[in-house]
Amino acid sequence: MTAKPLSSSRVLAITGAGISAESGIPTFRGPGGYWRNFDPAKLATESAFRANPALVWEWYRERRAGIRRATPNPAHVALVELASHAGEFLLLTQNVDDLHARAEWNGQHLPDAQRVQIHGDIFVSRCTRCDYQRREVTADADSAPIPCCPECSSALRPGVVWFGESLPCAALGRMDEFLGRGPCDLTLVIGTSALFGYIVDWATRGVDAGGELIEINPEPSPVSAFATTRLRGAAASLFPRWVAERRDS
Ligand code: BV8
Ligand code: ZN
Repeated sequence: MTAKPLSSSRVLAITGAGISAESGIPTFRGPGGYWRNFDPAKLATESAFRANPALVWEWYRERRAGIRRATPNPAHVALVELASHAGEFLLLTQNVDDLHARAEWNGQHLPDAQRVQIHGDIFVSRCTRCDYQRREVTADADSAPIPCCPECSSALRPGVVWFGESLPCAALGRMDEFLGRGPCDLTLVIGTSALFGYIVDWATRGVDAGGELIEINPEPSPVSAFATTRLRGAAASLFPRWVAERRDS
């Protein structure tokens, strides 16, 4: 099957923790995913925060520090290049890090309008009671064990979606709008265990309408069975090569 030219393709990219692995950010389920023997899926919950907010903040502050030290890897950069060649492009990332936002190719970044963070942004701190929130990309404004809201003095929490919480309406709306405008000619699923039903659903919409589905992951996932191409290996080496070949085809 000859691939449709990128310049006239609708492209959806879905990424997970695996695309940031080669930037040194531990994945959730791989080695290093656990933190002090805590299971992230148990710590990234509202109940864990209620039970021990200081411990949860310690975890998020350590992750923020790790992400500030990390740099985007060639897979993040290749995605910016791909977006520049695509007719239409949207990135849906499950990652709460800012490596997709910081990735630069040819002096370009992915514009916010082409990036959806479905599980939130680890650098956002938001109030547990009022609608106060702030972004703290360079350093945490407040080093108290539990930072408090300057408006109403309630505890602040990380601006991420915890297990058991519903997905942000605005992000869902952006996904519905993009997918509602027609099928994707090319869907890329990079570095995710695809455990969430909505991820599999969004990943397979395009292939159901005859589009390509490319999975890049050393391991199989629930998306593998629907993939038209499976690249079994690390994203930072395989994906830039794939983009270069597709760009020149
Ligand atoms: C929802 C932010 C309904 C936080 C994250 C009550 C309690 C517990 C669960 C539930 C509950 N109520 C409902 C649930 C269901 C739950 C669920 O589905 N659980 C699953 C596990 C069964 N879901 C939810 O709670 C979600 N909410 O469904 O609301 C709804 C649905 C639709 C519309 C409206 C409402 C909310 C879940 C959000 C949780 N928050 N993150 C934080 O980060 O601290 S999820 C978190 O884990 C990450 O964001 C990420 O998304 C996820 C891990 O997934 P991956 O990114 O795939 O990472 P993982 O480590 O699993 O895999 C890495 C992959 O990379 C592997 O495949 C590996 O092979 C590969 N890899 C490794 N190295 C490389 C590589 N690939 C390429 N190159 C490499 N070098
Ligand atoms: Zn407040």
